[in-house]
Amino acid sequence: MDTDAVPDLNLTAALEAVSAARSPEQLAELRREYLGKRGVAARVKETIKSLSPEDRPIVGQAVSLFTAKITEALDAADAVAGPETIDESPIDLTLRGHGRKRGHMHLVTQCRRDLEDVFVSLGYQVAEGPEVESDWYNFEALNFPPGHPARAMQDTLYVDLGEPEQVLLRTHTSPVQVRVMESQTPPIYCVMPGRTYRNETLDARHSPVFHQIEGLAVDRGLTFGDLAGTIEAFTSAYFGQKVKSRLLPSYFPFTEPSAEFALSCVFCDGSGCRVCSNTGWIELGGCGMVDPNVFRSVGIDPEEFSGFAFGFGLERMPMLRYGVEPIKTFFDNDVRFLTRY
Ligand code: FA5
Repeated sequence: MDTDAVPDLNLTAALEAVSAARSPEQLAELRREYLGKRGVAARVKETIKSLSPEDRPIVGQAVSLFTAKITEALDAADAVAGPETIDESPIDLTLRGHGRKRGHMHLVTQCRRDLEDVFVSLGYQVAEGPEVESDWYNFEALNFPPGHPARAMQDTLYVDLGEPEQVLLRTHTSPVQVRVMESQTPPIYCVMPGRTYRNETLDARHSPVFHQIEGLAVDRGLTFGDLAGTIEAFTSAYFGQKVKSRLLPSYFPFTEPSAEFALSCVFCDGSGCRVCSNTGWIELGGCGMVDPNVFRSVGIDPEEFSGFAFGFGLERMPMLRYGVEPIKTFFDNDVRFLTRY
C-alpha cells in the first residue's frame, strides 16, 4: 500500500477546518481543496488502482466516508453562512422604480368632503348621529306621531331587539337635527352627512342604502328667502354658477312651509333631455322652515327663533356632476370605476 497518499485523507483535521471556516469564501476554498477535481479525495482515489487487491476496498471505503462526511459538513456550514457569492455590484440609481400605488377617497366621500368644505365656508359646523335610531328621533320628535300617514313616505327597516321602544335604521338624516337642537342652543348652523336606509327596491336612482346630507339653521329672524339663498349658494359652489335651483311646494311633517328643491339639468342646461325627463329640472331633495312643533319637542321657543332645514341624497350630486348611473355603481366596488374618480 502506498502510505504517502493516505495521510492526506485526515477526516478529523478536515472536519475541524470546515468548522473553523468563517465565510462563504473560506468554505468554497475548502470544498475545492477536499472535494474538487484535483482535491484530496480525488487524488487518493487515483492511487487505488495501484494498490494491492486487499487494500483497494479499505482505501475505497475511506475515500467514500471522507467524501460523504466532508460534503455533509460543508453543506451544513454553507446553509448557515449564506450564499457562496454576494452580489457586490453597485446599485444603479438611474433605474426606474415601481412607484407606490396609493388609494384615494371614494367618490361619495369626496363629494361629502367637498360639500362639507362649502358649508364650513358658509359658517356651518359638521355633526354626525347614529345610524341605528329610536322611533322618537327618526319620527316622533319630527312631528310624525305613531300612525301618521306621512310615515309611509319612508319605508322603514326595523331592528328587532325585543325592546318595547321601536328601534330602526334611520330613514333620513333628519334625526340628527333633533340631536343637535337638543345639545346646542341657537344660533345653530350645522350640516349632518351620513348613511341612511330604506326598505326600497334597487333601481337606477334609488338604493336601499344611500347617503344624505342634512342642513339646519336656527336663529332669530331667519326667513324662507335665507333658505332659498343657501340652496342657491351651495349648489352653485358644487356645480358652478351656470346651474340654477328652484323650489316647488311639497310636504314634510317637520317643516312648514315645505318645498322640494331641484337643479336646472346639468346635461341639457335646462332645455330638456332624457335625464331630466324633458322637464329641464332634476330633483335633489326636500327643505322648509322648521315646524314649531319640532322646536317645542327640543325645548326651543318658536316665538323667539325660526329656522330652516334641507336634506338631499348625496349620491345625486356626483351622479349629476359626472353622469354616473345606476346608483349601484357607487357600491359595486368595481376597481375600474373607483380608480376613474
Ligand atoms: C327626506 O328624507 C327629508 N328628510 C328631507 C328634508 C330634510 C326635508 C329637511 C325637509 C327638511 P326625501 O324622502 O324626499 O326627504 O329624501 C330626500 C332625498 O334623498 C331625495 O330627494 C333623494 O335625493 C334622496 N333619496 C331618497 N330616497 C333615496 C334612495 N332610496 N336612494 C337614493 N337617494 C334617495
